[in-house]
Amino acid sequence: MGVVNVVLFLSFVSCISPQAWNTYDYMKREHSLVKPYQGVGTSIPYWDFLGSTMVTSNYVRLTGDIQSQRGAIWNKVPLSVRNWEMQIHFKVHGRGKDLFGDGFAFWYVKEPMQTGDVFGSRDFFTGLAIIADTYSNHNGVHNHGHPYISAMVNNGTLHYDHDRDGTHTQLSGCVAKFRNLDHDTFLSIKYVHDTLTVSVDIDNKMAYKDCFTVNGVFLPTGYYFGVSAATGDLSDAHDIVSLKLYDLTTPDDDILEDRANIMPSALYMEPPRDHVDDPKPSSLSVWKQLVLLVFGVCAICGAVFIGGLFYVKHKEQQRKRFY
Ligand SMILES: *[C@@H]1O[C@H](CO)[C@@H](O)[C@H](O)[C@H]1NC(C)=O
Ligand SMILES: [Ca+2]
Repeated sequence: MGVVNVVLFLSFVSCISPQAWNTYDYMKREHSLVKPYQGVGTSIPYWDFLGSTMVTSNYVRLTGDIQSQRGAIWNKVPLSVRNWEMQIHFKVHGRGKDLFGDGFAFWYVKEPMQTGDVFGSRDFFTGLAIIADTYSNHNGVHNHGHPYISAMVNNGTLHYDHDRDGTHTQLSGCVAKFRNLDHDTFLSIKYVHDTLTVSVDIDNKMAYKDCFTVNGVFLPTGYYFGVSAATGDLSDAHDIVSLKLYDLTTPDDDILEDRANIMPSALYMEPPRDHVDDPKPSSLSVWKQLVLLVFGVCAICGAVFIGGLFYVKHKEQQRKRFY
């Protein structure tokens, strides 16, 4: 190939490559879990299992519809991709009509393979959690329904509070009725240029619908993906059909600063919801008090006015009697 040809070839490549890189079909095999889950015995390349996790030919079952189970699946390869999207094909189902739980969580954390209390995985984690909470633990004043999907970023110091369904540490969230559906259900977690977008495809329309977007989320590279689930007194089967990780890095992103050693953090957190357990009567009656005050003033004015009328009439009659 002559010099001219090389130059032509390079310019051709540099012309088409941004286009090619921008398409969403660049799946990273080493961070994905797709059928057939070929492996020797119970092992799957690139993935580790914990607890109650069971592999079948059609899904990976993290927990069965059985009480007190914890299961997880963890990617063995640390992530080097700066901008990415994880698409999770999942299924949550069980016999419970009104009572079921507890839910599952997607992780991008520093400490993989640790069983714990947060949907089967460790509390005080370092990294990102996307939590799909099916059971409402919070019986007091409640601001949202369930199932509920929320995001939490942690640097190892924050505790996930089940009693408040994590609402005091969440970045954002949305209600998503993904349970016991006959069609396929998907969750997408997209992290591009420090913006986290979570969307769901649960209406059988083959389209993702925004759950929430949060700017100013800072995550390092080099952490691990995982999905875990737990049941307690209540149960559900939590199945993962596939995990597909797409590299959304464009050539321009190569000049961005190295992110290997930053501490996970987020600029914006939702204001903590009220800690009130029982509604206090006085806090609700500001309007009532105002209305009562207005009525009171009107009543007094009315009484004074009517009283005045009677007084005037009375005086008139007295005067008439004199003459
Ligand atoms: C960890 O996060 C907490 C709460 O968001 C913050 O107050 C603290 O400064 C952070 N620590 C580090 C080492 O980043
Ligand atoms: Ca809950």
